[in-house]
Amino acid sequence: MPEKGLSWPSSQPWSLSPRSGPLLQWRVGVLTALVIVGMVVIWSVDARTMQSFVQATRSRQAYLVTKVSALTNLAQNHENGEFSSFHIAANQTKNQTKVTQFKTHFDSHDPVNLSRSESLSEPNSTGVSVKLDINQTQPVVPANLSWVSAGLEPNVTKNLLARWLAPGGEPCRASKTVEIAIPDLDGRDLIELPAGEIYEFGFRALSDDKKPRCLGGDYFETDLSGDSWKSRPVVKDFGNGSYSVSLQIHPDFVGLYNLTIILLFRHFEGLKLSPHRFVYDRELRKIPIRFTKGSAKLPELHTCKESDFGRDIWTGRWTRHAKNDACEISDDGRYRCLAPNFPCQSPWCNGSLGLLESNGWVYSAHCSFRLFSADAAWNCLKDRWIFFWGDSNHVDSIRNILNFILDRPDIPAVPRRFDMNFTNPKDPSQTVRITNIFNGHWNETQNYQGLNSLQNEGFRNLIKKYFSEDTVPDTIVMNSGLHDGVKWSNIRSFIKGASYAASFWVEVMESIRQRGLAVPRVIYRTTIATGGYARALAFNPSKMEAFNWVLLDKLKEAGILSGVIDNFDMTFPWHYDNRCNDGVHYGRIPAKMKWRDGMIGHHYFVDLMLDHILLSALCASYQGSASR
Ligand SMILES: *[C@@H]1O[C@H](CO)[C@@H](O)[C@H](O)[C@H]1NC(C)=O
Ligand SMILES: *[C@@H]1O[C@H](CO)[C@@H](O)[C@H](O)[C@H]1NC(C)=O
Ligand SMILES: *[C@@H]1O[C@H](CO)[C@@H](O)[C@H](O)[C@H]1NC(C)=O
Ligand SMILES: *[C@@H]1O[C@H](CO)[C@@H](O)[C@H](O)[C@H]1NC(C)=O
Ligand SMILES: *[C@@H]1O[C@H](CO)[C@@H](O)[C@H](O)[C@H]1NC(C)=O
Ligand SMILES: *[C@@H]1O[C@H](CO)[C@@H](O)[C@H](O)[C@H]1NC(C)=O
Ligand SMILES: *[C@@H]1O[C@H](CO)[C@@H](O)[C@H](O)[C@H]1NC(C)=O
Ligand SMILES: *[C@@H]1O[C@H](CO)[C@@H](O)[C@H](O)[C@H]1NC(C)=O
Ligand SMILES: *[C@@H]1O[C@H](CO)[C@@H](O)[C@H](O)[C@H]1NC(C)=O
Ligand SMILES: *[C@@H]1O[C@H](CO)[C@@H](O)[C@H](O)[C@H]1NC(C)=O
Ligand SMILES: CC(=O)N[C@H]1CO[C@H](CO)[C@@H](O)[C@@H]1O
Repeated sequence: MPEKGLSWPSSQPWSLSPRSGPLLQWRVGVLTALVIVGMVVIWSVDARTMQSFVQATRSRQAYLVTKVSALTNLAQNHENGEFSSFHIAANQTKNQTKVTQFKTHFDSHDPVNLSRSESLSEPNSTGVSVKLDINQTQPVVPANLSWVSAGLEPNVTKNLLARWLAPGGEPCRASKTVEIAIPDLDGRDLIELPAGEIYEFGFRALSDDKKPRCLGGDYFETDLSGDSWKSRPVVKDFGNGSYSVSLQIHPDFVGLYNLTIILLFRHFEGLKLSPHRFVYDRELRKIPIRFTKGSAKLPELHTCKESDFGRDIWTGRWTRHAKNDACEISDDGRYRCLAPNFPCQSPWCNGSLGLLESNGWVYSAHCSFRLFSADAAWNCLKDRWIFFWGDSNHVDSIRNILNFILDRPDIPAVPRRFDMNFTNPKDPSQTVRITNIFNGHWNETQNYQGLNSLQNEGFRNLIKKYFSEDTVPDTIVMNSGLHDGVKWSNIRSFIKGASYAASFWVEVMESIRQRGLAVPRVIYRTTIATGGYARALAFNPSKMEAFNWVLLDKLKEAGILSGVIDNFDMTFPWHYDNRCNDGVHYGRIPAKMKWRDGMIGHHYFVDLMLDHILLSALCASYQGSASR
């Protein structure tokens, strides 16, 4: 276990290095389940123009099909009906033959039937029918768009294991991916897409002899970034060498973007115990895309309610609503770039954006978050007991909640293990009890056991003690992953560890229920996407995402989960380097010092966003003592 030697910023007992695990994007097709987007590209050539039809299929529960057509010449500005055109490159002197061949090859078992596709008209279950009109003179029924989404695949653990175990053999299975081909994007100068729609582009993994691969498992990091937007486009892995990436930009954020695709690991190699020996980490594409104004509308985000935390995989984005170019780090390590009361722009957040100290950035998902004032946070937390169980990122989050949100800058650190009551300095009648139990190891000064720490009886008893009194915590916030990345030799052994952890918590809950007490709400907060140098290590994003899926699957199966906060999705846009993380933490204490990469970084705003999301989850329709 070479990574064990990795020195995490070691520490006083509490500033210990926690690791958080990001939900790696497994492209393994696990995301396939709830990702609802379809795309068909049809090439046809008529006398004058070549048209390409991208059919973006979106849905709420139904599939609405809209057609977007790409005309050969950008000059032709056909704004017809409700949809503006999808201009693929200015002038397609593209070699048609090649593209068509590729498409055919792409679906080798099911060749594209152009004539059939052209008459595509999808029935819908919502009563809206959108007709594909090829010649663009027919009005297209305006349809309400939906946000791109994803979800935990049913049987994710089983399917993951099966894909991981899939035998090689034939060359197309045994070969290694070195390149990709994205027929609809490759070789174009400028791609213009009307904002709002979801565009799903298929791509194919190629081996070094340029042959398509026929086995999945490659781990692609995807990024769609512009001046005021950062997101991680959803990647689907079809398990046969075909993948797709889905792009969507809200119409308020038109402009120039880069779609970046990095191949980090090939064929599940990120899951290995010593993945750094296998890391590939090549940027395969950086594709400029201009998102243009369209007439399509996306449903407005609302402030997150309790039910919104039922979503297990998030597909959010960071948006920027202000920028102070002159902003510099202060001597105390803070980035006070905007006035503290600088307001959120609705609907992207609710409260004071200035409080985040992010120089204008804020994260939103399928709903948007409240940024809490101290009063609001205290009013929600008073008289409550929150139990944290997780790695050192929890230690950071708790300290940041106290320092930045609860008006307790006097608390410089909290330990890996503690049980304390904290009082509102402005209102001594308000207190909150917070318990934190580090789960990186059963011994609080050690590391790299993760969920295996539950094998220690003393550790199990320590946890049970907090749930055996007359009052028990009202909410448990859990995470795990970083230490597990180093502990478990393979995905199969982690699955066992995760199953055991789920059964342990079921037992704890059962004992509470038997005593007639309200069972705590359990919120699973997924592990971070590790950053910069850590992307190659034992807790790399690919492994952490898989581990997040497995543990979520086990906790859901056990029936004890009340909500999920997808911190993996939230941290992903910031994980490519060490500007906002030290590799394994996004919430270190503010400090004006050089960061891992030799430059002064921003140590804490990503975690501070998480902290407001935690409060959103803790406070969403919390009904007092008996929340369940
Ligand atoms: C497309 O490109 C060709 C070759 O570059 C050029 O001759 C033609 O005028 C262009 N068409 C348009 C509409 O720009
Ligand atoms: C298409 O590609 C073929 C082979 O690469 C080439 O011979 C042909 O001239 C190209 N056609 C156009 C219009 O560029
Ligand atoms: C790969 O799988 C997807 C989904 O099952 C399918 O649509 C596609 O045709 C397959 N591609 C190949 C080359 O088999
Ligand atoms: C393509 O679709 C058309 C119309 O559905 C059908 O008549 C034709 O046989 C199909 N061709 C192939 C090759 O499947
Ligand atoms: C789109 O949404 C608006 C507002 O929610 C609604 O009034 C309208 O009926 C919707 N249209 C369709 C086609 O669903
Ligand atoms: C999940 O696995 C179970 C048991 O193997 C099976 O019955 C069920 O159909 C699977 N569900 C899905 C959606 O694949
Ligand atoms: C896209 O990437 C290029 C090269 O890294 C960079 O110069 C450019 O600013 C990026 N564009 C956007 C919109 O971020
Ligand atoms: C912001 O949050 C407050 C407190 O929950 C709520 O009263 C208000 O309606 C929200 N504002 C918006 C625009 O959602
Ligand atoms: C915190 O307060 C609760 C009751 O409010 C009390 O039972 C508990 O012992 C206190 N814990 C500590 C560490 O003081
Ligand atoms: C925890 O580990 C330290 C060494 O890292 C050791 O000194 C200490 O005795 C251990 N504590 C327990 C309770 O095992
Ligand atoms: C085009 C189309 O099929 N539209 C259908 C959408 O769904 C409604 C209700 O199911 C049907 O009445 C429409 O015909």
